[in-house]
Amino acid sequence: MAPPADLREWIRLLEREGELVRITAEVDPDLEVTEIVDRTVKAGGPALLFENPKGSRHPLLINQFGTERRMALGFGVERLDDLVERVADVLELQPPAGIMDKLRGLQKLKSIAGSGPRSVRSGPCQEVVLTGDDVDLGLLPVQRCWPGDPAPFITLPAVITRDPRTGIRNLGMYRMQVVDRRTTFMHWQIHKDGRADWLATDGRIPVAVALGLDPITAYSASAPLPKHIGELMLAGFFRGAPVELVKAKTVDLEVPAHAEIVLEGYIEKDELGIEGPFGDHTGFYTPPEPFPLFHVTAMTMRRDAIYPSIVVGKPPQEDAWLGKATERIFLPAVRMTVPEIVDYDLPVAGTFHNCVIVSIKKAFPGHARKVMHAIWGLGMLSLSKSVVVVDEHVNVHDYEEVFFYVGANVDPVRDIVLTEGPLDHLDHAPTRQFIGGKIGIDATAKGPLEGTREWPDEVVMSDEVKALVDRRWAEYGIPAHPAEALMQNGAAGKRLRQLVRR
Ligand SMILES: Cc1cc2nc3c(=O)[nH]c(=O)nc-3n(C[C@H](O)[C@H](O)[C@H](O)COP(=O)(O)O)c2cc1C
Ligand SMILES: [Mn+2]
Repeated sequence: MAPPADLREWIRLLEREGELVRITAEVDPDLEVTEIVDRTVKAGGPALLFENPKGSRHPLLINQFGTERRMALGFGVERLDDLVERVADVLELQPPAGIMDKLRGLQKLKSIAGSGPRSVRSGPCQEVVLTGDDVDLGLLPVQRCWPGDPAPFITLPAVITRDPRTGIRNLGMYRMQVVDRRTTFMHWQIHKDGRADWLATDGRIPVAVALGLDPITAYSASAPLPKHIGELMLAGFFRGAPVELVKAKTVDLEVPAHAEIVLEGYIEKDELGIEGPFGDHTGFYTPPEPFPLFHVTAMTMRRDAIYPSIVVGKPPQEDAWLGKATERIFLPAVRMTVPEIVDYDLPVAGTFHNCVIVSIKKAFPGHARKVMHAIWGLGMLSLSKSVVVVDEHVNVHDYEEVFFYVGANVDPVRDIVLTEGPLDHLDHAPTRQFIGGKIGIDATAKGPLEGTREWPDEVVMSDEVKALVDRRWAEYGIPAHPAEALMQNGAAGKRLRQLVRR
């Protein structure tokens, strides 16, 4: 199943799959949409297309990524776990052994070689072109998300810049507070590539913002790639087709030809204003802080352009699944540098930077500490505030199981690592912004070389007896398999479902 090529194909796919509801009632993008979406996301409900947002002619699409199924559907895969293999396949490419192996290898190389973006002469994103005084952000149904937000914020943009030194293109998802008809803020945080591009200019930097993309390209703007690796290449790889680009009308940049809406403009090196507060994905309002202003010189659109939006706030929200896609997609890259890592999980409730649970093939004393420090040195994972390390047999996605080992295997005096390092821009807990404490919890089984008494065996039934009971189950006359009965209810059921699936 090929992933959708643009937003309209994506909407048609969602509709065919029963994953989208059209809302014809007039709904206010000022707070009302948020409350509807919050309830829908938390109920695992469908994507919503508000066809009559108050004050705008443009429909508003939201909750397109709000479940694992939709996120997988957007990538054209069955489950997000399938993305791990897709990436591992090319990252771990080995010299081929036989002729068949060679052919498969060539196929894989082709899938990377053909993944860069392609320039085209024209695109639907420029069916309507507004420049100068005609530019009016007020035409769009931009949401004010939370009561404490001072203004509407564009929340699902792909912000395009080029590094002025190398020319390398960057896509980043940075929220944009609307200031007036032709101006917004640009909230690129301190660790982000778009900000680095801006800091490298000595005058003004051209910026383009694409809104309303196919799901993979939209996702790619949120992917934490190393600065020299283009997000559009990642998008092309997963799409199985290059992202097509057209020349922007008023700035020297190329923009996705099939976007619904494009904002073109520039940001001055030293023009800052006070952005925020904003009800953020941390579940708290981030306080006002200086950020640069984005001046819009052109607004180009498809006819009847659809405006995409997302609400962040107290988890779980729609962005949980963008984060989970990143967690899966980047696992092979994490394993390239730290091969003893079996799996990891960034709990949604930890808003991604607060906690990483990681399972390892432990091979030597102090190994868990080595892995903690590796994580604190790895890309955006370096911002993780806490790292929990468990042994390879522990299911990192099963938080009850992880809790069991944290409780059972940890001597707090011996197994806790306290250190300091960089923290997420939005973390309000540390005394100073950007830097503070970190905690590592070694919940692996310890050995005498780590200064412990003899470590006891875990309590498990023997395989023979399990097989025997499986064989004889019908004889016992117990109506249903107890696991199936329990699976009907609550937390215990959830845990059992996970155990049964494994
Ligand atoms: C819905 C959503 C909103 C985001 N908003 C911001 C933001 O306002 N500022 C920011 O710096 N990062 C934000 N991020 C995270 C960045 O998009 C992410 O770190 C990405 O890797 C940035 O691209 P870059 O690595 O090329 O800078 C957001 C992510 C998502 C999923
Ligand atoms: Mn980047």
